[in-house]
Formats: sequence, structure tokens, C-alpha cells
Amino acid sequence: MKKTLRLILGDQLNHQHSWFQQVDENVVYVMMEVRSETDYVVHHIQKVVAFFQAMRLFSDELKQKGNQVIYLHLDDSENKQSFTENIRWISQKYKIENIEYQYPDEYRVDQELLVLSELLNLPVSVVDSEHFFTSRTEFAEFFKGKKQFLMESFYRYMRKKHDILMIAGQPEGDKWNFDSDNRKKIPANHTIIHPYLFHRDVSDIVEMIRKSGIKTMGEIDDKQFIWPVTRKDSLEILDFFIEYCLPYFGTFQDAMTLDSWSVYHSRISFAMNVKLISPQEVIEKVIKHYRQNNSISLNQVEGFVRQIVGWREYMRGVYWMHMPEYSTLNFFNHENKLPDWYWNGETKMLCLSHSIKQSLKFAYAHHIQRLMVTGNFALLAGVHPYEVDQWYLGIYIDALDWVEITNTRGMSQFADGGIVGTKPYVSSANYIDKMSSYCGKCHYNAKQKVGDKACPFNSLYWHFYARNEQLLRKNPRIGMMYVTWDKMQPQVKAELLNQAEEYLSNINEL
Ligand code: FAD
Ligand code: DLZ
Repeated sequence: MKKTLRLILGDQLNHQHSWFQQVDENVVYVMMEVRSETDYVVHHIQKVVAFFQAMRLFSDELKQKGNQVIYLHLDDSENKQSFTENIRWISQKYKIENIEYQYPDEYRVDQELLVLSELLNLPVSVVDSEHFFTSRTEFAEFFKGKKQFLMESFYRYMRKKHDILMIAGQPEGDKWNFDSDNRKKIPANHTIIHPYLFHRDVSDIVEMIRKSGIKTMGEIDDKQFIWPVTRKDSLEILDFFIEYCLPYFGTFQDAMTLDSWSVYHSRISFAMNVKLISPQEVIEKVIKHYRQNNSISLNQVEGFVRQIVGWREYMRGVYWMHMPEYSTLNFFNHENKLPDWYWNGETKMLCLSHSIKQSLKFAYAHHIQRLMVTGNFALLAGVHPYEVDQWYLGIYIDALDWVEITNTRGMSQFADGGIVGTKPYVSSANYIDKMSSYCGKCHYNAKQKVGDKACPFNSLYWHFYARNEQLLRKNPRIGMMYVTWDKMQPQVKAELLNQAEEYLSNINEL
């Protein structure tokens, strides 16, 4: 039998993959901690630790089951610090005759591995990662010949195809979407459950990272690492979500509060993105629990299903259809730098300081904080999408290019000109005030448009529409904004634009 090397990437920790269903003595699994992955962006320290810890424990489990595993630690002297260079020497040393890997989720790594066969002069084959509902190309096939890529039509197709929340061919509850029920602010007397946290000692990994000189951002409690890094952890955090958060998930999906950093969100994105748990099993467990508990309403479950069966698969489809061009799109030709306070949260705008500081503390912010606070501000301030991408790709525990760039450049910055969204997600202070407890305690006044205490979101909002008029006025979903703008007195417009200009020129002082 030929000796086979099977590469396992850091986001391919899928215990249920068919590779692992039996032990094969002719197979050597290879996993590696490498500088090419730790250094392509400045990652949050918790993100690097989560990957290394999860990889190490996954390799231990494979070994315990009798598999042969070569695991390269970052500081191993033989480590050449890149996937291809390590595979080269390992292949020679272990007389490998055949290489196999699973389709990577990132274009960058996909390209790197495509040249393996030529580089090493060995047969190389690629297999599916057996994780997603869709293949890489299913999205492109579904939208073939269409000009618009509406998430809603893709989502309905997915629900029907996989028979999820369907009754006799119709959506359960006779509606596909319960979004209108899902926009509640947290009431003043409502106490949110404390998030389920792990307490793992990761000080050895943190010490190794510090010694290696890898540049990271953010904080870590190295004696009490909070994120799930095994399949068991992942199932536990999912169970906690189902039991305690699902009953409120939909209702408070868009809410933001100073009292909680994750509200009723599941915090399973890292576990799913590294494939410790599959989207199929998450959906099955959630729906099973819903069926067994009359107290959980459909809007909670549908809201959650839409994120995973809809948005997650949709973003993956957009990515593989539009890369590599997608990573260069800049529809508004924005050129500004990200304000310095994105790196420390030191701004007087409470929504931003809270969202950024919790991101630095936990490597996490929930969707509406990412979209309507940090993303919204960056778009209004005309920040170059590359800068915005680098920040999101580094700071979040779950950030991998395929799902980060489509959310950031696409959904949040509209840099794709409307592939992901039909209009830019921008808002004035009004939306943030409606959905959060931030504005009441902020230095700035959410109601004020000009003057010392005017919330910067207000004037920047109109500045955004004014400066991008040529690109946006004809958009049928935006037209009304220009009707309002046209009705304003010239002096009012001038005051708003002057205020915004002043804020933009002193952006680091806000
Ligand atoms: P929940 O709110 O509990 O949702 C459940 C699951 O649904 C998530 O775990 C996730 O897998 C999926 N999901 C929800 N929304 C989306 C979405 N828009 N796209 C894809 N999947 C979704 N998600 C990432 O996984 N990695 C990223 O790098 C990432 N970057 C983002 C950047 C921006 C600017 C924005 C606006 C969103 C980004 N998201 C990203 C999507 C979303 O914010 C996160 O998936 C979510 O906050 C993760 O927390 P959770 O597990 O508690 O999610
Ligand atoms: C994110 C990450 C980091 C920080 N480090 C590693 C690593 O050292 N080794 C590894 O195999 N994977 C790592 N990852 C995740 C990879 O970036 C991810 O597996 C690839 O980009 C494929 O999508």
C-alpha cells in the first residue's frame, strides 16, 4: 500500500469526517502551527490560542484512537513555518508517495495548495471537507444567469431542499421570515443570562506565542480561557444556547446593551468555523428542542435557522463565486484610515467604545455590534475597505476570510456595490438609540445633529449620502433618503456637512 500524507488545516477539526472513520496504518496525518497563518494579519491573541489549543487537542484525540499524527508546534526546530515547506520535508523524511487534503475554505490557502503536486512531484488529491450544506459551486449554479443574488431566494431554496421548518411544501407558520418580530430592545427590568464560559489553562500556549514574537492584539486570561476548543465543549455551549438563549434569540437578535456582551447569541461561530460541530447537527438539535418545547416560539427558531442555513451558506457561495476580485472591490472609492481608537476603544462614543472594548476583551461582538456600530461608523467615515477587513479579520475569534470578507466588504461596507446587500447598512444615531442602552449614557447627544455634543453618526450619515449621491440616488431602496435631503434648507444641509467635515478631520479625537 502507498504511504499517504493527509493534511489537516486548523479549521478542519471535523471528527465526523470520513477520513477518521477507520484507522489506516498507511496514513500519516499532518497538522502544523505555522507563521504563515499567524502572521498574515494581526490576530487577536485569543484567536491564535483558540486555533492552537483546538488543533492540539484534536491531534491528541486522533493519536488516542491509534492514528499516526505528526504535529508541528510553532517552536519545533524542524518547523519551516509554512504548509508547503513543511509538507516538502515531511514527505521526503517519511517516504510519502501520495498526498491528500480537504478543500480549504480560504482562497489564499486553496491557491497555495494547488501547486503542491507540481512542487513535490507527487500525486495529490483533494476531498470535500464534509461540513457545509452546500458545495463550493452550488450557489453559483443556483444564481446562474441572474443579475441579483438575493439571500432570501437562496434561503427559501435551502429550506425546501433540506426540508427545514417546512410543512407540506410550505414554510412553517406560513411565513418564511419573522424579522419584524425580531427587533425588540432589551426592556429595563430584563436580566440576561450570564454567558456559558470555559476555564481552561492555556498559559503554555500563550507563553510560546509571546516568546515567538508574533504580533497580536487584545487581552487574554491565560488561566481561564473562555472559548470551546473540543467537540465536547462545542456540544456543551450549543446545549446551553438551546436551553437558555434560544427562547429569546429571535426577539432580541438585534438588541445591544451595556449589560451583556453576547445577549442571547449562541457564540458557536468558532466551533462551527473550525468544524468541531456541523451546521446540520446544530439545526437538527435546535429544531428537535423547539418541537419538544411548546414555550419556544417559531420566530426564535426561524431567526436562528436563517443565520446558519441562509446567511452562512450564502456568504460561502458569494465568496467562491467572486474571489479573488471580491477582495479588491471598493465601490465608493473610500480611502480613509481606520481611526486609531479602533485598536483600544478610547472614544467618547459609547456604542463604539463598548463594542470595541468588549471585542478586545473577548475577541467577540455580536452581529449587530459588528454591522451597525463598528461597520456602520467605518462606512460613514469613508474608511478604505482593506483597512476595515484587516481589523475584522484580526479581532474576532471566528474570523476566517470566506465569512469575514463577505460580511465586511459585502454586507457591512457595500464595497461590492450590491452583490450581498441591496443597499448599504448605514444609520444615524436614531437606530442605535432604538436598539440599545448606549445613547442614554453617552457623552454625545443622539438627538443632536450639529454642535459640540451632536452625535457624530448624525452628520456623518448625511455626509455619506451627499458625497455618494451619484452612486446611490437611483437605488430604488434608497430614493426616499434623497427626497428628505432635497427638502432640507440649503443652510441646514451646509451645517450638517460642515459638522461632518469637522468630525472627519478630527476623527481620532471623537
Ligand atoms: P449567532 O448570532 O448566535 O448566530 C448563529 C450562527 O449563525 C453564527 O455562529 C454564524 O455561524 C451564523 N451567522 C450569523 N450571521 C451570519 C452572517 N452574517 N454570515 C455568516 N454566518 C452568520 N461571522 C463569522 O463566522 N466570521 C467572521 O469573520 C464574521 N465577520 C463578520 C464581520 C462583519 C462586519 C459582520 C457584520 C458580521 C460578521 N460575521 C462573521 C457574521 C456574524 O456577525 C457572526 O457569525 C456572529 O456574530 C457570530 O456570533 P454567534 O455565534 O454568537 O452568532
Ligand atoms: C487562523 C489560523 C492560525 C492563527 N494559525 C493556524 C496554524 O498555525 N495552522 C493551521 O493549520 N491553521 C491555522 N489557522 C487557520 C488557517 O488560517 C485556516 O485553516 C486556513 O486558512 C484554511 O481556511
